[in-house]
Amino acid sequence: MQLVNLLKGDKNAGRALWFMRQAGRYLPEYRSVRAEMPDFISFCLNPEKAFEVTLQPIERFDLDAAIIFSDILTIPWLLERNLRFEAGRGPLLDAMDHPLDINAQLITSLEDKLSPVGDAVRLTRKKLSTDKALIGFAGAPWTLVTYMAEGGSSRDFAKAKSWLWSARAQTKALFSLLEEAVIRLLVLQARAGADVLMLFDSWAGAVPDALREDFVINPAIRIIDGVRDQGIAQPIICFPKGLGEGLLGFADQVPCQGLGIDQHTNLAWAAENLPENLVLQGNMDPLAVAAGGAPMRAELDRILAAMAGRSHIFNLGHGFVPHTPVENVAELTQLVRERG
Ligand code: 1CP
Repeated sequence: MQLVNLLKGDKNAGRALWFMRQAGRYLPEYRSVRAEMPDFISFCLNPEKAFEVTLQPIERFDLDAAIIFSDILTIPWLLERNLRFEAGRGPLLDAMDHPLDINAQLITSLEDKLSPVGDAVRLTRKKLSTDKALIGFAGAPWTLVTYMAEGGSSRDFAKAKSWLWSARAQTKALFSLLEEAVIRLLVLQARAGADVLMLFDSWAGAVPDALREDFVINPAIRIIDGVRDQGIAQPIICFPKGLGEGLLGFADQVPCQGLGIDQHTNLAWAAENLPENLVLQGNMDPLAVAAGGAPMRAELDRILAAMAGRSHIFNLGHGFVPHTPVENVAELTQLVRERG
């Protein structure tokens, strides 16, 4: 299993390849399954359907890893934040009035209510070829808080950020609760057969530098420690998106095996400055794949040059956009394979 070997430090494992949001709306076969489902959350919690779409990009592109079809917002759903998806609007939730506006008891039913995620992992692991890794994942507390505070996606994260300054003690209590939920969700997926775990902190870059330790770095450390305390040994990839030079402090302190690099970070700088034993993942601009042709090939040249001589998981800097032509993904996959 190439991705696992790479993350365990095998320098001869070669480059691994998978894509964030590889199962998603750019694939016609995904859209046709999605169209049958009443709503997005029942789709995520339907093990047979989740399994089916998880395998779609593997069947089409023969990638090295599948990522279980689910969503980071299953935790706010468990916390009864009234999660729903309206066409063209992204996720909507009931906005929280304050950081403790939540029923902490609901976490106790995580293994029961989110058991379909474990079932999907088991089904997928059984069908996926043994040389391919299955990735389980969760969202990091800060990214979850942005959606829960604001009631959906946000441009400036104004409310969540205001809590970091003005309601710090309560916000830390909310973080502890979410850390526990994230640990339990990751452990559930690892025990069901996930080979690698990934922690998405998509909006980490919005946390002010002075607060990064408290709200990005320390939560990631506690989550990894918590997962390890449960006897889980699978490699962990962190993706604290948007940290820029803050990646140095993150990599220095967080005991992860892989680190996702977004497309706004200079990959040659990352390769030169981040610890040698950390496997870097990334960082093609998803819009360059949507553009295709010469711009996509130039992006590929840039990435391969930056990563020469270093362990690398080829990936995007963020997920595919829905209008990405499938033939561009096929071409990119072939080029990455040809060029090692
Ligand atoms: O209608 C649809 O089909 C909805 C599109 C969609 C998909 C395909 C959503 C809604 N979630 C997913 C699946 C998903 N989400 C996966 C598994 C599939 C794969 O990667 O192949 C994963 C890993 C996620 C993780 C996720 N969800 C993140 C972290 C990664 C990232 O993109 O930053 C985040 C922030 C979410 C929230 C979310 N769920 C869905 C959307 C459109 C969003 C983002 C909204 C926003 O930009 O604020």
